[in-house]
Amino acid sequence: QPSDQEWKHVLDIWAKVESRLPEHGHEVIIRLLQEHPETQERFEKFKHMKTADEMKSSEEMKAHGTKVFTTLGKILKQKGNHAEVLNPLAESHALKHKIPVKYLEFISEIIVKVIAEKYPEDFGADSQAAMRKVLELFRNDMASKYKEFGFQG
Ligand code: HNN
Repeated sequence: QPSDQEWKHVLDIWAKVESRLPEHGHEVIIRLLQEHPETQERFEKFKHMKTADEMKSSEEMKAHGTKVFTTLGKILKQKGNHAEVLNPLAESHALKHKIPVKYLEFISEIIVKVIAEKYPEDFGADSQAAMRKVLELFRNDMASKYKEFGFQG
């Protein structure tokens, strides 16, 4: 389990992310789809998009990035006591969207990379390690819910 110090690192950097949450969420989604094209197939509404430019100018994709980052922020702020937010998310991502745990790993790495690019002064090695650990906890809890729902993930 992450320590108090690790949670503090994560929530301090997240406060900075929130100053431009829609933009950062949008960028993370674009990078996910560009670096892992198979993930694009999971989105009925984005499947048809071909270029990064098309994605960048899409308000719908920005709205989706905002949704994803808002949910993630809610989870982080629970400092591990996140069942109330996570359980319905695990249910929809297992049964409806069918999102493998592997895709959660992909986005975790991209989240760390994008934050490191945007906030190099505030997101040092300790904070990056803390963020990785917290995102791993999130994925583990998603994976155990997936199993309860009978999704192998
Ligand atoms: O649970 C829901 O279906 C509500 C919409 C939602 C939210 C709040 C989704 C979502 C959708 C439905 C989009 C719609 O119709 O508005 C879809 C198709 N997701 C996906 C697909 C893939 C996906 Mn995710 N999500 N999401 C959230 C919130 C948070 C959230 N989603 C995630 C990943 C990695 C992928 C794979 C491509 C994802 C993460 C990591 C998070 C953050 C906790």
